[in-house]
Amino acid sequence: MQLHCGARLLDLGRPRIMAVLNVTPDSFSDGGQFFAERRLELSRVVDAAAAMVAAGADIIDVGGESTRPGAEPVSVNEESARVLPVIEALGDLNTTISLDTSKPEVAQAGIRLGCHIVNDVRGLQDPGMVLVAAESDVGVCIMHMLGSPQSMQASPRYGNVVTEIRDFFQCQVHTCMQAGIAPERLMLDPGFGFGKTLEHNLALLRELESLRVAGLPLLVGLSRKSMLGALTDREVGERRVASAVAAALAVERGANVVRVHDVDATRDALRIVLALRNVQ
Ligand code: HH2
Repeated sequence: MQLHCGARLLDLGRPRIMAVLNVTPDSFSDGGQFFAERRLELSRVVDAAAAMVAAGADIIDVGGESTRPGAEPVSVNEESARVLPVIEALGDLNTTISLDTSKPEVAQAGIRLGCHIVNDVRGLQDPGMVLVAAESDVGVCIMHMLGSPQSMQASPRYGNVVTEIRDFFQCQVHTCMQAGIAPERLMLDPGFGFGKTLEHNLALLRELESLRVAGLPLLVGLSRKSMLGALTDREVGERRVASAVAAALAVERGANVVRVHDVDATRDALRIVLALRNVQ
């Protein structure tokens, strides 16, 4: 299995680590770390990305808008000012760069500056995003979210969470293919915590493999999320072990890419999974 992402080809014969690099003042677990007196310090962002690659990250996922429950939306200009200099600066790292955005304008500018993947937490529901993706050759992550970050955790309800998300993937994959986006460029993500209760999240993880539409790669992001807090009774900063265990379990259940904050712990966890599979 491979993901075609612009100039790069990501071999998914082994699970890959997507490292979270949030350049936001307000992300739920790592917000504000690169800001001094409200200014983004680009050299610190680049150093952090280089450290993630050295620790075993295969993809760096740059985000400029928090999507935590209740987060305030940011404008195109504000998000662009946060992420575009970072995308440009990471070009020298020689790694796969992903841009976590739902805004077509931001995605388009990021693609021009060399990002390889567009990671859309709204799953290309904006037709503008489909157009931007179709006009490019980057990889695309289609994530499922119920509602919007402002309201998604109010009282999420599904008839059957697994079949509803599978239906969503089927519909979005069809839309992409109609628009001329090759399936080799697509990844699917159930969107843990995005309009889901703990029970929904557990059902999705249990039945992860049944969410695989058209044989596409699956991305899972559980790192530090409140689901892990609920299960372990730990605060955000104390969820490193739970996050590494969750990543390993997701890979055991079929995840091809795990989106994480703690790269080194995840790499250790995945090494054990790979050893059991007889992969070095
Ligand atoms: N989760 C977050 C953001 N983007 N993208 C994908 N594909 N899958 C996810 O599960 C996912 C995502 C939320 O986590 P984080 O970026 O750490 O927080 P915030 O949204 O507050 O910046």
